[in-house]
Amino acid sequence: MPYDYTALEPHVSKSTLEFHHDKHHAAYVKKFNAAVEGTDLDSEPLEAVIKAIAGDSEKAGVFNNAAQAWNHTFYWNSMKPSGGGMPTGDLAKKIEADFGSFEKFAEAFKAAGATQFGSGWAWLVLDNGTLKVTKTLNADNPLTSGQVPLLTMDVWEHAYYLDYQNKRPDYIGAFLNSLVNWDFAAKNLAAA
Ligand code: MN3
Repeated sequence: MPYDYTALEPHVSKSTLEFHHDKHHAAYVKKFNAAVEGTDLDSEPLEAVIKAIAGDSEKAGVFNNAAQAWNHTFYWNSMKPSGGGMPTGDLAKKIEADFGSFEKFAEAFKAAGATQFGSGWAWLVLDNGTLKVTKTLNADNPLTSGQVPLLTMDVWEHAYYLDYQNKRPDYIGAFLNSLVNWDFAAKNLAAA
């Protein structure tokens, strides 16, 4: 993680980050490394592995751990201490152009997170030059459909249950108001 375990308090607790990073994320990384050790996939970049094995039913287990390893690193970077608020510069202009307003983007992002049934992720992506909000189930991510991820929010229960219990919308509100790292999203847009 690019910050300390207490850095996102009070919105995401030290306890949540300890379990989420040291148990959940670490387990995905460990299982992925064990699965590819000694195979052709071992020397490939993680993003290339994810794209190469997506949809291969014989490699579903490897895919899940690869994608979850990548998704979590992307998620840690999608937040920062004293984050939240409004984007600026080119990203702000593009959000206004493609969603109509920042408020409409926020509505769509909140809805994607709140309506992802079960475990998954909400995303801001660039899809053929247009910004879109999407959601994915379990380990799936936008890399496999040719979209460029700019930002993600984990909505698996382990991301918020210790702090918010069943109140997923409260976690989503805190993510947008106090945690989201717009600099990271702007950097991803500029590199796309
Ligand atoms: Mn998670």
